[in-house]
Amino acid sequence: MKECNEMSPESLVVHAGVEKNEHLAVVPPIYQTSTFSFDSAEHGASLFAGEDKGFIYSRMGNPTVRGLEKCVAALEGGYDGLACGSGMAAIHTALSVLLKAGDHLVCSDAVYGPTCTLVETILSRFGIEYTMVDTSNTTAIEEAMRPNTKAVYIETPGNPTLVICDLKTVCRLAHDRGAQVIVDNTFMTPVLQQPFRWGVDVIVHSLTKFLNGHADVVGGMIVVKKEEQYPAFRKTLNQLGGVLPPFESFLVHRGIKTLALRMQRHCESAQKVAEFLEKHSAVEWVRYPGLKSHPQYEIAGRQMTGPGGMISFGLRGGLDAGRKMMNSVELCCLAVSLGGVETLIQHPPSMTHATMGAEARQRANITDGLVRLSVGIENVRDVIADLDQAMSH
Ligand code: LCS
Repeated sequence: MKECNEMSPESLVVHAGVEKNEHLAVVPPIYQTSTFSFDSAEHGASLFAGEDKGFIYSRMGNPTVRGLEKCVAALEGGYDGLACGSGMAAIHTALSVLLKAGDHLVCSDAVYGPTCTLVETILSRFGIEYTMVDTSNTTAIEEAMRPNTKAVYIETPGNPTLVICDLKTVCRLAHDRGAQVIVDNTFMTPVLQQPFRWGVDVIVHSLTKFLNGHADVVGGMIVVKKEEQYPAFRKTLNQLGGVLPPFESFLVHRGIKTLALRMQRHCESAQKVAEFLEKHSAVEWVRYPGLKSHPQYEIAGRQMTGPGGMISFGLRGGLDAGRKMMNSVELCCLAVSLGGVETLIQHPPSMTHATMGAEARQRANITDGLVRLSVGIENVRDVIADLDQAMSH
C-alpha cells in the first residue's frame, strides 16, 4: 500500500490508521480491554521503563484507539494524535500542557460557550491570565499580546458567528513573540482546512461532530505537529485521564471513512441553503463563508478548501420569530451539536452559548436573534422546503 504521506485526503480517510492484523481482517478488531498481560515480571518492568514497546493499560494506550489517533494525525499532516473523551477534554488537556500559573492566553471571543467558560472560570483559578479578542482582527491580537503570552487559542470559523481568522498572519505574530497557536478545527475538519500548513502548533477537535458524523459518539482529539511535542501531551493526558474508550474509537474511525464524501455534500447543500436564506424576505442577515457577504470571504477562499456545513442567520422578527421557526421545523431537528448526517437547528444564546453570560456573548457578537443551522446530507430540496414552511408560520 502507498505510504500515508503520498495519499490524497479522499484515500487517507479510508486507509489511514488501518493496521495489518493477525487474521488480516479488513476492519481490525476492537480491543475492548482495560489492560494487557505481560509475558513475565521482567517484560512488565521493561514496558514500564520504555525499553520494550507494547500496550500496558488502556488509559495509557490501546491498539483500537491508536488506529484512530494515527488516522486523524495523518489527515492533519501532523506527527501524532491523542484521542480524548470529549472535545472539551482535548481542549483542557492541550491548554494544561501549554500553560502554567502566571502565563497569559489570548483566546478567540467567538468560541464554543464551554471553551470560554473553561478559560474564564477554571483555568483562571489556576493563575492563568487571559484576554478574549476578536481573532479576525489581527491588530487586536497583537495589542492583546503580553510578555507572558504563551498561547493563542483560535476557532476558525468561530462557533456560532463563523468569524474567520487569518491563520498565517496570526501564527507569524504569535511565533515572533514566543507563543504557540492552537486551533480548534472542528467546524472544518482536515478535509477543508489544514492548520499546520499555516504554521499552527497544535490542533484540537471535537470528534463528536463532522469527524464521526453520525451523532452517536462524544469524543475529542489533539494532534501535535512535531515529535518533540508529543511526550508532554501523552503524559498530561495519562495523568488527567480524559481518554476515549476503544468502542467509541472504533465508531469514529469507521465514521471518518466517509468524511470526504460527507464534507463535499455538507458544503454543496449549505451553499444552497445559505443562498436561499439570503434571498428570503423573513431573513435579516446570513453568515456563511461561501457567501460573498461574509466579511472574511477572501481569507476563507485562501485558507479553506470549502465553506463547510454551518450557517448562522437572524430573522427580521428577532428572537420571537426565531423561536417560532425552531418550534415549526419538521425535517430539521431542534438539537444542539452539529456535523452529523441530519440537519440540526438551535439557538446559541439560550443553548450552546448560555453559560458564557450576556456580556461575553455581546463582545463576541452572538446576538439574541441568532439561529444556527448544521446542514446535513438529506436532499437539500427537502431541507429548504422545511425551512421555508417553518418561516411562514
Ligand atoms: N469545539 C467546538 C468548535 C465545538 O463546537 C464543541 C462542541 C466543542 C469543541 C466541545 O466538544 P465536545 O466536548 O462536545 O465533544 N459544540 C457543541 C455545539 O455547538 N453544540 O453542542 C455541542
